[in-house]
Formats: sequence, C-alpha cells, structure tokens
Amino acid sequence: MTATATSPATFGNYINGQWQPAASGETFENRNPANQDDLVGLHAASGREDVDAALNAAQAAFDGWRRTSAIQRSAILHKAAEIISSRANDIGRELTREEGKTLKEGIGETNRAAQILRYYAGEIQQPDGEHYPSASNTTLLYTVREPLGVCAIVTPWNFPIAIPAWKIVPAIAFGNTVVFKPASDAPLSSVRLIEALAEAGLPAGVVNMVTGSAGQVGDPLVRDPRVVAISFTGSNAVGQELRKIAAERGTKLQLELGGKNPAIVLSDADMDHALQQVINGAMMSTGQKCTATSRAIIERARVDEFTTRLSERIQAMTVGDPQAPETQMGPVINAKAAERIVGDIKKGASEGAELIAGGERLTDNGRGKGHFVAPTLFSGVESDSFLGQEELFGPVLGVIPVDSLEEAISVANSVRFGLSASIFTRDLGKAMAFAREIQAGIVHINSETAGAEPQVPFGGYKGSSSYSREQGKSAREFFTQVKTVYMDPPPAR
Ligand code: UN1
Repeated sequence: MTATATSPATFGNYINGQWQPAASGETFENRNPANQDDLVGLHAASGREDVDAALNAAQAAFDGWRRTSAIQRSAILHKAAEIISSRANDIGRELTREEGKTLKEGIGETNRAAQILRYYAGEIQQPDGEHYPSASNTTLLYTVREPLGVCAIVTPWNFPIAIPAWKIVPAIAFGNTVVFKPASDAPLSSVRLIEALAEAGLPAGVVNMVTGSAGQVGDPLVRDPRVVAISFTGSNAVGQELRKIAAERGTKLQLELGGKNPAIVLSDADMDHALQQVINGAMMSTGQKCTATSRAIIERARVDEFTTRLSERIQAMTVGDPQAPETQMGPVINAKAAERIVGDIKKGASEGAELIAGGERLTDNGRGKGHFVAPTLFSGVESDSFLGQEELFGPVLGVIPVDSLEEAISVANSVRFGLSASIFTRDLGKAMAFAREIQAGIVHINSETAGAEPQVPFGGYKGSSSYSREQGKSAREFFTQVKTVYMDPPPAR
C-alpha cells in the first residue's frame, strides 16, 4: 500500500493472526508532526468489542504457546530481528515521519528493536530455574519460572518501535500471550513490528494489536479480568490510575513514568564533553524521553562559562524537517504538546528563572505546518520552583547553580522522580559518592542521562516506576512466576 493524497494507507488491528478493521469500521488519522498536511495513514479506531476479540485470541493461544519450547520461540525472535534489520531504513523513515525524531534517531531506534529481539532470543535460552539442597537427601528440590498468561502492553509514542519491542518481546519470549495497544500518535511503527513477528512465524493469537483511544481501548483492556499482567510506559496520571486498577484486581504491574533527570557538572569536568552530552540528553528526540536531561546542575565556579556555551550551542541548532540530513531537532509530537510546553515555559519565566535561549514556537520556513518549539534554556532555576521540579517533556533545559557536590546531590534528589542521573567529573571519589547517594534507577558517570541497553535492568526510583524493572534479567522476573517443585521418589516396594 502506498499513501497518496486521495487514498491514504489504512491499517487494521491484528487479532488472532488476521489484519482486520475495527468492528465499528471507524478509523483515526496519523499525521506527520513536522507537517500536518502529510497524512501518514489511517488506523482502526477500535472499541470494547475489538479488545474482547483480542483477549479471547490471546487466551486461546496461551496453552499452545507456553508449551512451545524456548528454543522454538527463540528461532522466531531471531527471524523477526532479521526482518526488522533488513527493513531498518524504511521503517526508520516512517518512524521519523510519524513521530518527528531525526532520521538518524528513527533508524537507530529501529535497529534497537532488532537488537532487543536478538537479546531475548538468547536470553530465553538461559537457565530458568534453580536447584536447591533439601532437608532430605533424596528430595530433588528445584524452581522453574513459568509464564503468567495474557499480558496487556500499553506503550507511548516517543519510542514507537523500541518500547513496544522491549515489552512485547520479553512477554512472548517467556511464553506469555499479549494484547497490545500502541499510542495513537505514532501507531505505524508498531504495525511494522507486528508484521515482522507475523512473518517470522509467530502463531496466531500470541500477539494481538488493537489500536484506538485510551478510553475506548486502553481502559477496557487493563480492567479485563483475563489480563494477569500490565506493562505500561507513559504519563504519571495514567500510571497512578493503573496502580489502583492493578491493586484492586491483583494484576502484576510494571510502570515506567516520568523523570526530572539531572546532569551534574563539577568544575573539574571536561567541559566540551559535558556540554555535548548535556545537549544530547536534553534535546535529542526533542527532549521527549523519560530519560531526557532537564536539569543541568553546575558548580558555581564554571556556571557562567557553561551556561554561555550551552546557550550558543542551543541557539545554533538546526530545527526543522526531521527527514532532512542537516536537522538536529524535529518537532514535538502534536499541537497540544507544543501549546503545553510553551505555556510551561511562560510559567517558568514568570517564576523568576531567566529565559536565555528559545522559549517560543517556530513557524517560519514552513515550520508553521508542524509543531516546532525552539530548544530552550533557562538559567538561575531554583530547585524548588516549577521548572526545578516538574517534567516538561519537551526541549527545555534549566541550569541550577550549586556550591558543592553535596549540594548538587541534594538538589538532584529533591524531586519526586528518580529515573536517570548523570555526573561529569574526573574525580573518582566524587563520582563514586554520587553513584552511592543519588536516588535514581540509572546512573551515568560522564555520559548523558538517556540511553538504555537491553541486557541490563531499566527503571527508576520513587515516582518514576513501579519497583519492577524492565529488560535484562528483570524482564524474566516480571514476565514469569516461580514454581517450587519438591520431587521425592515413591517409597521402595
Ligand atoms: C532511552 O533513554 O533511550 O519512554 C530510552 C522513555 C523511556 C525509554 C528511554 N522508557 O523515554
């Protein structure tokens, strides 16, 4: 299918191995955030009936899939990885078109999805239980990890292929079945992931995708008693609601929510390196990562120099069509986000922080058709202010001056989030003190706050996550349950 002005491509739900329209026949639009005239495609606007069909399919497929050997499951994941890799340029370009991150990031993210598939294809072949000594020396006492059942996976638009992969792939690798709702702002990359899994030979019903709104699809999905586990990445408000729903129903829950991630720059740091890393952390993906850097906590001796150089670099950034090779930053996801971010910037300025770069919508040079917000820098941010505390989820960085490492750590820890944190220094003792004292699930020494490899746990402290972690061995913990087996020989006759 190719999109033309008159007949945009239409994408359905994937239920029980079949691509199909929503029961209502309704669709919703997926538009390019860099150019609202560009209709990327139409997707099924589903409802309760579609969710119900998907849950039935996932439930029916579970017995067959949990009995499929890990080695067979692994082969399917490997094949899907090859398919994604072979199409990475095309999928990455579509991802950029629907989400707005630069082409380099779109292709990079697609390759990351392939890497995640490969990781779990290997991980599923690792030991999945333990053998213990018993009080009786004839007892064989061991544990096995077994799948949970039907998992609900609800993902955000900011990593439209990598986050679906890092939730769906471990869920199915460990023998669960899935009903998956991608974010409506960027659903096409999810279609491409599901296509790859289907082409790789995933049996019908193991993964089912239902697109549509949070109210019509997400809500009935997470409340359904057939769902035994929920994995969600997204807003804090939805996360809070899910905590209640899961507690009432006894559903296993994995949440990845917001961040207010600090990068501490000590006066002995390599300033060129720190500058580049802080800018990357703050502005890549237009600042729309839960791991983005939003606070630069700088030792006072270097704060003026650092802020001036940050401001120069930020103002020199090329902001525009994310498909153009020279572009360094694309749009934010939609009009509502652009308005909210600009409103939050005004609020920050009204509270006394000094706006020194950006701060406004960019509408010249054709950018009026998209949702462009200038990369924005504040200096003199008070730690306890709105800008010092709240996640803006956009290209906005605030500089907070401090007098010592102790003060830097105390400022860094003063927020309700604790996802990722960085420090830039050459002092090993200070770096180690930071790693010990910082309240964050992911700690970087001399690298930016964003970025995550699939073989290690990912998740935050405090309000950033539930206590369960994603990825690495933690994915096995979340997507399986433990069975302890006491095996004794029958008495001798
Ligand atoms: C990254 O830092 O590359 O939604 C990944 C998010 C995170 C993923 C961040 N769950 O932004």
